[in-house]
Amino acid sequence: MHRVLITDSLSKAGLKVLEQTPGIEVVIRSGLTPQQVREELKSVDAIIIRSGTTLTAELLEGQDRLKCIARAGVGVDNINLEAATRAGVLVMNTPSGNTISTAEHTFAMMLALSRNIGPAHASMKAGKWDRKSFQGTQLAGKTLAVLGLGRIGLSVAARARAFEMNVLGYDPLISEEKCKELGIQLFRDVDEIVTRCDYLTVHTPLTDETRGIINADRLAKMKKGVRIINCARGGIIDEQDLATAIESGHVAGAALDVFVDEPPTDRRLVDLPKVLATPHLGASTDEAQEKAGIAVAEAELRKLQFTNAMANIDQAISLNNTNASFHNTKGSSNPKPTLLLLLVQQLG
Ligand code: 9EZ
Repeated sequence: MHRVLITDSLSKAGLKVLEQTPGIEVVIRSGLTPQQVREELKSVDAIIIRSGTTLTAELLEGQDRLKCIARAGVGVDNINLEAATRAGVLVMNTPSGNTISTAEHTFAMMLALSRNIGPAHASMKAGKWDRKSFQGTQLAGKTLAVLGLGRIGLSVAARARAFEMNVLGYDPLISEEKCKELGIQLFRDVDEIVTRCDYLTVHTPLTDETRGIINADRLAKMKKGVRIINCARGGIIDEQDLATAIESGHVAGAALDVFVDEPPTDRRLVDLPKVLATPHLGASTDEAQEKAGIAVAEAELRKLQFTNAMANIDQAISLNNTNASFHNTKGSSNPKPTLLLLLVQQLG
């Protein structure tokens, strides 16, 4: 029996996938302290988490039974990957399930920022009828720069094209041809793309390379009146530098769904009237949560199958009893790489 621990909420559909699989025992525990997570981990083969559980080196150390960690959703920032690797634990995430939800939230934020929906709504709810204070700007005809052209960045770019925006893009990995196909003008220099846009949206992971990629230096190069959106990861845009650029009037406004600290302890940005803020809602849709749950349950099952198969291979090799149909035809003395390859092909 494989025991699978779930410490954050998983969609009903995802739970069903796990519960309907023979040989899987689901252990649901929420609100655990790190010590309790460490204890629970000792008696499970796999754990499924979202962003609410942090798996530190301390928690992962000496977990002999644990084989897999699955993160429902994109970021693996809350998992110590080096410690997991040291402990021989596979880590998997489900990067595609929230693409459209995050792209749509980015668009909701871009539109709301442009039309002052936040302040106008607050004004009406306060009993006023103020039609003078909230004049906005159109998106059509404006230039949007998309920094990071992965699934979400490309999805935002496609929507921007439908809104008749000129779309510029930067990504170290994307091809010229792909951009051409999608109507994105590709730039190979961050310092150049930032000078050309009326709107900038970031869709990169948070890495040493992207932390503060939008800083005081680059903000100063941007057109006066630029609007900035971050629905990706807190810290891609330097928070203090952004606040300064908004206060000076150089940046017309920012829409932020993500923060360096969540919830933000430093309220400087959130408190600015020109900042529209939401509490990391990019993937908070019925559809994205359901997809993340199913995807992670399926990923977990594939990994457990994989681990099982690897154990069988190890056993077959140690017993010198390898299945002949799996034998390495190139005559290697170690059949494991070939078997692994077959296995990986089977697992897709
Ligand atoms: C970096 C990136 C995108 C980027 C995209 C991916 C690891 N990585 N880094 C700088 N997948 C835009 C600017």
